[in-house]
Amino acid sequence: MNIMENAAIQGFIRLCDDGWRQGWHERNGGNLTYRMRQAEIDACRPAFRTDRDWVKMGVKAENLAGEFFIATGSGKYFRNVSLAPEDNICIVEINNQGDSYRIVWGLESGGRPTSEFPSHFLNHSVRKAATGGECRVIYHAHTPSVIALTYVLPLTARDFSRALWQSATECPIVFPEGVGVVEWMVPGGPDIAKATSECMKHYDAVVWAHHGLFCAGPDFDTTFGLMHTIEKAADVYSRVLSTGRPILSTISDDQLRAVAKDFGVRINEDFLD
Ligand code: 2HA
Ligand code: ZN
Repeated sequence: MNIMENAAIQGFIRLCDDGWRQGWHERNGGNLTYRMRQAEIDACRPAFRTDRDWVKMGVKAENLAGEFFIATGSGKYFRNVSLAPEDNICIVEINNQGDSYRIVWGLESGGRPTSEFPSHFLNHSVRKAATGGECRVIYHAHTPSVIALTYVLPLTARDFSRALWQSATECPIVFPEGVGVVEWMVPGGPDIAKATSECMKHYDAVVWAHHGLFCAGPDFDTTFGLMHTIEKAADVYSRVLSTGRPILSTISDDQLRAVAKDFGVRINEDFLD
């Protein structure tokens, strides 16, 4: 079996390409992880090697013990993933304590999983629990319009959720719970990982101030779609602001309620007046 033919690997590579083409992944910006299904692990196992060392993560999640993740590599470019997957992504196995990983496939020319692996890992833990095991994808991108809004909107979940919901009619249907916001923090470590995963208890998308966006979902389409929808709404809002003209009309709170009701989702009333 050629591991490249595996549907999970192919879906992972396709998302990397799609994100690159959106302009969200300058240089080594952004990262992606996918929690594999048992059948995918079994299909890929013949290509695994187990001679690489276990590495402590600085974070721990017992509900992820023994899981396998596909992950982008630290310092690797999304732009290169489809050209040479085996050098730019990897599969890691989590140990039985849920606090260390080892690379079992990929990063053939050396390297480690993404510098944001602690954030991905804790987000997976929280979203796996919050969704009864449905969530499999965590995706971080440097979405320019979302980043731009973090300079002009108050850094609260309420302000961001309302601004985004009002900027595209599909938004309350796509993310009815709203989005979380984490104030500026040094990326890459356990502190920002813990702050993000706290938000992920309530939301499947979390804004990182002056940095980007994290999205979670059950599959690549849904997760990429969430990232795309939020960034597009942020782009609309940025364009509105950049006209410098007063806002004469927007989607009202009752209209947000009406669209949520019609599409059978429960909008987060905490953010409505
Ligand atoms: O992978 O995006 O947040 C580079 C980053 C760090
Ligand atoms: Zn980043």
